[in-house]
Amino acid sequence: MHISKPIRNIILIELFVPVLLLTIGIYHGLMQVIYRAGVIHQSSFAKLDYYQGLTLHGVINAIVLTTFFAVAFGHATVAFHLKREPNYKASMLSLCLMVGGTLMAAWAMLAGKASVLYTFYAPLKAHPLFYLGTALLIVGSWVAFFDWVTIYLKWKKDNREVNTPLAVLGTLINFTIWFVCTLAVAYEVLVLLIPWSMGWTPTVNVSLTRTLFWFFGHALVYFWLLPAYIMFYTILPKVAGGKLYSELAGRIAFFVFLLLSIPIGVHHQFGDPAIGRGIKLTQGILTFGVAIPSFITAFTIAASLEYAGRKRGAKGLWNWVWKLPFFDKNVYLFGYLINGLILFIFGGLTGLVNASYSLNNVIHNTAWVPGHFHLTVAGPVFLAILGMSIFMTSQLTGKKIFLPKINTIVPYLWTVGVLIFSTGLMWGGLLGEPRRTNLGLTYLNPESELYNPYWVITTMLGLAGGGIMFTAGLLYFVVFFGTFFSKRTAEPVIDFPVSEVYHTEKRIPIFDTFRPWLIAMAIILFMAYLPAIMDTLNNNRKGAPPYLP
Ligand code: HAS
Ligand code: CU
Repeated sequence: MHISKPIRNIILIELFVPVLLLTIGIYHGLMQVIYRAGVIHQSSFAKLDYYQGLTLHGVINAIVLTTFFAVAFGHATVAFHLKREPNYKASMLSLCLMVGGTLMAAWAMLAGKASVLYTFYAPLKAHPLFYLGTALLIVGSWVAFFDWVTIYLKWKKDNREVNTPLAVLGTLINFTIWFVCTLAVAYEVLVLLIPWSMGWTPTVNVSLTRTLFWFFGHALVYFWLLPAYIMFYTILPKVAGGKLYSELAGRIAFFVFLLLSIPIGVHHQFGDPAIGRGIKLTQGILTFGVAIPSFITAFTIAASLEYAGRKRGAKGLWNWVWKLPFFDKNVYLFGYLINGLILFIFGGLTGLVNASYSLNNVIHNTAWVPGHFHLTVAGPVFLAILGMSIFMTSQLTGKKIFLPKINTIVPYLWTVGVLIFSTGLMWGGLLGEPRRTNLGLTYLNPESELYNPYWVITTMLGLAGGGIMFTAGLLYFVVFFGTFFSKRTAEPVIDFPVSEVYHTEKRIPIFDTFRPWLIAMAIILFMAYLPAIMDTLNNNRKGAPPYLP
């Protein structure tokens, strides 16, 4: 489909800016493994300290890149599937807010005034511009979403009896989750953290800021995941050479995410003394509920891939796996998406360990947790973003992929790296290795009680895996920027591969409407969060003054 030049440019900027910043993000990923393994002890080459680098790593990779990408992909998805372009003024406003906000936050972090990590709750305190910048980034993404809602409502008026395309349904659900969960973080930042950071209020209710943060912070991980899920359902079966086994399964999965993505944030706070155990258990159980749409996805996509393999001539029970186009450079998206799925098998399983109220005691705040989340956000999420950013850039600029063979191996190299890296972290975590700690410093003094010889091997594994990930990242940059700056050879378009469905299913209106789901979502949220918020208000005796690392 042809897409007008101004909108095309907006989408391209929304891909280019975060990928450019990602160079800093990935560099600090490498520095993390180097510090933790004790190869370098104090400051990195750019003279940024451990927590400053870790903050840049988390905020750029997990908040800036993902939000920009979700908006860029959302623009393209809505335009392509509904055949209506986003409104220019709204998209431009959204872009300016996001870029402006990102620059503010980036300044604060680079100046060393916001080393608060990507989970920016109190008592760690940042410069007010960091909070304001994050808020603007979020508001910018809302503007794009509001525009899609108006486009969708108009489209729906003309197409009452037609199912909303699955990709658009997924996008709208994802941004609804995002809108609701970011309300909490907006309140936290604007009402609690900025006045405290300006020195207008002497203390802040730490439990409340943590609870509001995780109201947002857990749903955030599904905001990262759902664009990848949209690709798994609507694109992967096509590029594999097959069909989507059940479209209805996808709809059900997305609606269950709408209900359960937010009311489970307390599973990050099982150890918080202010919150009662009843609500911890309730939200722990709901967390197992949110795994169901992922299990639905696992089986539906596996069935779709099996169909693809058999269509390619596979016989027997497992032979279909080997018939899939793993190294076909014409369908390189397959490599990016399948590797993400493989990593997510382990990411999902470790998530279920985390969610178990009692097992969580063993792994909380250990290296196990970053082990888990690099198998999720640095797995299916990051690989989908890498693959799709190259795909969209090549289409929207009308340019050929630069070094297509390298592009095909990037996801495999990345996956090998993540598997080694996460194994090291999770193994270390089970041996008590803490997360977010400059462990290398303890290696300077083996006599100290902080030194633990068991963590030498696990941090070395982290270093090996992290080095491979860094190399894959560099190769991705070569392909991305090489494609971006090469010569135009074709008309710019946006044409996603679209999976046909295997079963022709009857349209079920309840799975193509929002109102009842939104009402149910509100009720569950209210029931799950009212007790948690009340606890933080009732058990806050003193409040905390700011703390700087
Ligand atoms: Fe998590 C901590 C529980 C999913 C990200 N998680 C984190 C943190 C991050 C994160 C960033 O309950 C750290 C936050 C911090 O800094 O403190 N997580 C879960 C559970 C799930 C889960 C139950 N997490 C994710 C996803 C993330 C993510 C997705 C990012 C995108 N997580 C937790 C808990 C904690 C936590 C606790 C707190 C720990 C603590 O104490 O601090 C579930 O949603 C997972 C369900 C997934 C599955 C897997 C389905 C498998 C699929 C693949 C199929 C493969 C195929 C391929 C078809 C059940 C879909 C076939 C292959 C062929 C070759 C044919
Ligand atoms: Cu979570």
